[in-house]
Amino acid sequence: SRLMFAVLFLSSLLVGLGTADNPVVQTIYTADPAPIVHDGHGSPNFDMRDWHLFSTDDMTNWQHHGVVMSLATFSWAKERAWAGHVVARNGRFYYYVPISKADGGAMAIGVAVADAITGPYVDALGHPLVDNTEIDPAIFIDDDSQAYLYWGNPSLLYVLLNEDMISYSGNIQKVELTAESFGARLSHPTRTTMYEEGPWLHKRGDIYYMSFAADCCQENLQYSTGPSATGPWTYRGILMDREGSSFTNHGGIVQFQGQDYLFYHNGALPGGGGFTRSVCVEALYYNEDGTIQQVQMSRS
Ligand code: FUB
Repeated sequence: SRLMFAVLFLSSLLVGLGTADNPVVQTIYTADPAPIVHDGHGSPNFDMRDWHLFSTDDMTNWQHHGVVMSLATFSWAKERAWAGHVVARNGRFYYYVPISKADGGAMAIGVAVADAITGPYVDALGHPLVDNTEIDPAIFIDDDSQAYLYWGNPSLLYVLLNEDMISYSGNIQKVELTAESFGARLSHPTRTTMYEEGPWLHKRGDIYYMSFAADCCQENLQYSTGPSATGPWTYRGILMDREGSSFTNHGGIVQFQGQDYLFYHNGALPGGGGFTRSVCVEALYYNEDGTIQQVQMSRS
C-alpha cells in the first residue's frame, strides 16, 4: 500500500531545500493535509487556487503528483481552495472541498469525483453539496458502511451521506458544543468551547476520535472521544501544542504499515508563517486506555 495526502496549494514560490525530514514538502508551501492510505500563490490571505497530491511508500521519499484539482473544476467557485478531504468508495475517489461561491462569495462545500486518486476530478453535482457558509469537510466511513460528512467553523455539523457519496439523507445535524465534550474556552466572547475548525474522525478499536483545530487564532490541535461516530463526545485535551509562526493548524490521523501518524501544518520553512504553511508528519502513540500521547512538532 501507499500513503498519499492531498493538500491545498499555498504558494508556487520556490524555497531552499532543507535537510530535515519535516516539512514533508520543502519546495512549495503546503497546508491542510488529508492523509489517505491507498494501493497502488502566496498572498497575504488564504488565497489558494488548487489542490496538490503527494504520495510515499516509506514516509521519507515523497512523490509530487502535481495539481489534481483547482477552482476551475467547479463552475460555481469564486476563490479560496481551502482544506479538503479525499476518500475512496466503491472504486472511485470523492474529493470534498470548501470554496467560496461566485454568487455572493459565501463558503460552501463541493464534491468532485474521479476514477483514479490522481484524477482527473470532475464536479459531481454542478452546485454545492452543502451550502451554509461553513468550511473544512471531513469524511468518516464507519464499519457498517455508513459515511458521515463532518464540517464547520464556528459550528460542528454533520450529515449522513448516501451510498453514492454525493447526496445525503435527513437534515444537517448540529453537534452540541459543550465544555464536557469540547473543553471550555474562556478567551472568546461567543465561542465557548475549544472547537474551532478542521474536524477529523477516525476509529481505533471501539473508540471514535474527533480531533480538531482549537482555540483560534493561536491554534493547537485537541481531541475528544466517543462511543459512536456521532458521539456523545468526551473532551480529552491537547493533541499537539501550538508552536512556531503559523496561527492555524490542521490535522489528519492515519495508520500506515502498522504505525499511526499525525499530519499537520506549521510555518517551519524559511519565509513560513500564517499564510505560508508547510505540511509535516509525526508518529503518534496511544496509551493503554485509548487516550493519545501528546505529539511534539519535530521542527517548527
Ligand atoms: O487553509 C484555509 C483554512 O485555514 C482551512 O480551511 C482551515 O482549516 C485553516 O487551516
